[in-house]
Amino acid sequence: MGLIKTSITSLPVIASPCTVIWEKTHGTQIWLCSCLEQKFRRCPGLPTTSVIIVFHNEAWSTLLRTVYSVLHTAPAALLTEILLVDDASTDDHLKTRLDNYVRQLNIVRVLRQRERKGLITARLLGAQAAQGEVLTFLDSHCECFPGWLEPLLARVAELPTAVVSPKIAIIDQDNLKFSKPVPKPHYYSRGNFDWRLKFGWEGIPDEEKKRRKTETHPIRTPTFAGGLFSVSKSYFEHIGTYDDQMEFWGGENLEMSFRVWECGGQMEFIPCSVVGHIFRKKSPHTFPNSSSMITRNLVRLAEVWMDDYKWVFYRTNRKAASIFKENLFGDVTERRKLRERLKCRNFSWYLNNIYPEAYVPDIRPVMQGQLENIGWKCCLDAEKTKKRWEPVQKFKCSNKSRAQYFEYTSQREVRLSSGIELCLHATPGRALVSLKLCRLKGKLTTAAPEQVWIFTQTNHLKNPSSGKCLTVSGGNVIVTPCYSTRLSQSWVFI
Ligand code: UD2
Ligand code: MN
Repeated sequence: MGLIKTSITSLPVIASPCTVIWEKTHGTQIWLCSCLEQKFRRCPGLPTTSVIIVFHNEAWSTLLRTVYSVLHTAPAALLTEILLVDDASTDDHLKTRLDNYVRQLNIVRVLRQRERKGLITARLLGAQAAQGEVLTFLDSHCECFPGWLEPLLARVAELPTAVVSPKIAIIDQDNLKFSKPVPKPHYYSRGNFDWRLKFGWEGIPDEEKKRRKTETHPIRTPTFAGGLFSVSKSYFEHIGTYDDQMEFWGGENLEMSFRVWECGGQMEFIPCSVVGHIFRKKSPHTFPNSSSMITRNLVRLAEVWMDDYKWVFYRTNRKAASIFKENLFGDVTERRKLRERLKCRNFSWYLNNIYPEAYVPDIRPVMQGQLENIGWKCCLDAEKTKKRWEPVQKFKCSNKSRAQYFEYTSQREVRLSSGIELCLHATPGRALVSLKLCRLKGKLTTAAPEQVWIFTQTNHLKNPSSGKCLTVSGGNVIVTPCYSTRLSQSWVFI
């Protein structure tokens, strides 16, 4: 696996990885100074890199801003080339005009994917053509901050099995301003996922804070955002590049995160490397088969990397369940062979070791479905208004409504789907029952007493901390003293 053998032990500085224009707020200051003190050796130097930028109908100004910011910040000795990979754009400015323009920039080349197939195969096209030792991927609407590149390359040189991402700063989508990285650099600094297989950000847990000795130390992350990262070209190939049957957009970041961890690599954020990115509230892209495309990608990754935990995902996403059932996710044989060839660990290992903070639902809940009140013939229902979850009301049973899908867990909680992590909650001293964030999260926590419900032999749901039972009364769902014969206190999963 011809990995790069550069070691970074001593002196001459190539560039300072940070500049001092950020505010001297307390936390930021320590982080900034530690970054500035980092040194990278010149001879033998850091590995070279090809920067690969895929785009589909990107605006001229944002695309060129990305290109120029790389040219202005990457030391010439390290930058082999910039490869712009066009995913079959239709905008005129991205055709001959772009070809002619980049010619004068010498090390910038345009490659074109003839058919619109999405960012995954476009990145693969770039990776195949790349001449650098390290591949560095960027979205087409970024601005690299001075000193962003060296810490990424240094880490790949030091640990060739690491897939490393910069800290992502926000470029405002309305005025295109590069905002300062948040003053407290450790908030929202690593990636996670929920059981709908949605990527998200979270703070660094204490365990990881303890493991990292300095501010400049890489941050291990269960998942990454997927757009901006560096990886050794030979390791990228060794670890199975991407799933090239995934289409257009989405899912490839979680696929890569699970795969790299399970197969012996590391996913990390490098705190001294900063790249700005325009986060858009709404995707500007149109996709030929938009409704099921992302879900299909997610089913592919669940089928290959998640073992029996795929059932948890299928429970949260009906479309995924039907894509699975009707076998519409394509052939995953090659990806499963890859997993075998690399002797990868299983998803349970990943959850225990890489993301022990995650809430891990039962692979099969004790009971699930709609929770019907026998006396009133109505179902428990959750309603979201203006970002708040209203106390659960009784409603006509409808198996189409996600708001009526509950799970009774082995920890005796009543959870609203396993994606959002809301639990039926009996607030002390209050009759009305509500839905609150479940307290049980990860291995280190236990269920809150207000969220524990014993399903009794008489079909009552009894909250032991209040000693009361879940009851429908006057259109509301409340807790009242338990009476074994009262039908308004009897519940059944249907
Ligand atoms: C994030 C990632 C993005 C990708 C995506 C999931 C960051 C900052 N961004 O969403 O890189 O991993 O999650 O798939 O981590 N593009 C194409 N063809 C398409 C659609 C997009 O070439 O059909 C290009 C697009 O021009 C852009 C890149 O792919 O350069 C990523 O797309 P995006 O910016 O819409 O994704 P983003 O940032 O919302
Ligand atoms: Mn983007």
